[in-house]
Amino acid sequence: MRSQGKDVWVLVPPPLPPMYAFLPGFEDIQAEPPHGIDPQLVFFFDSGNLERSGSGVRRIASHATLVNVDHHPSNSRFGDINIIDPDASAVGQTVIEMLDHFGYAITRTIATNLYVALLTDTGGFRHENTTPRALEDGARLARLGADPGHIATQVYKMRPETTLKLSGLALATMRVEMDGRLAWAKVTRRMLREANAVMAESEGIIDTLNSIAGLELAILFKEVSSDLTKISVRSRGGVDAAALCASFGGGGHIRAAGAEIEKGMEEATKLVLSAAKEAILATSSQR
Ligand SMILES: [Mn+2]
Repeated sequence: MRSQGKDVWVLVPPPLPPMYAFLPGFEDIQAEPPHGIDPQLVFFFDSGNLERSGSGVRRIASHATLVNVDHHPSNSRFGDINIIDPDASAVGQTVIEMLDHFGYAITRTIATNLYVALLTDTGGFRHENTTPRALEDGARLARLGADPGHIATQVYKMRPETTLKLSGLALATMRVEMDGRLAWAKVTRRMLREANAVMAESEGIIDTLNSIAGLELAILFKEVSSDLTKISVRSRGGVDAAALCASFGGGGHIRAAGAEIEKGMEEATKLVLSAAKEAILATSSQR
């Protein structure tokens, strides 16, 4: 999967989380395709829609053959070839199947990268999508040279102080409502300045919120600008997080989803909380 010569480019929209810098091939990753190149074949991985892939690919995607490899049930099937497996815990598993099918050996380098895909998309083998198949694939990748202890340390125990500082500031805004069924918190630009952090460092905060006993729905509001707010949603109850986010133009999985709302923090918070409360109440009336 590495860029070999000038024929293959590996593109990931920024920001690239720095904890992944240990991945073999990380140095080959580019944000945008170099100018003047004209790829005929573009693979998309783990991208529910074309917009998620960053602006760089859109101009080449207009005439290249697109292969869309994903596991989001909400995938918009934008590819010329769509390989969508909603039962895969991580797209890395679909990649394993493709490598097996086409007869490519899984090297230690490939195993390490695919293991990280599996580890992170199952929340460290803790989410509901930690299926026997996910554990079997993890075991196979470990046998092929992925080092689970080393990888877990690199992914989960290399956080900068600024990340924890930001987490502390955000968690201090936490509100728990509806008898403990709903919890939410905010990350503002002011907190980023105070913690000397960037927004990408807020990634783990939603999972801390989602660790409260008895919780059904966790929401994190992220103030990107004065008129753009991102939300991350986690559900452990009857609410479909993907459906909730879809009503704000986003998407994802039933248990984990997100959306970008073109409104300021205050207005976005009001709208989303009111929809979230309604969704929670709707699940209780179905019981
Ligand atoms: Mn994924």
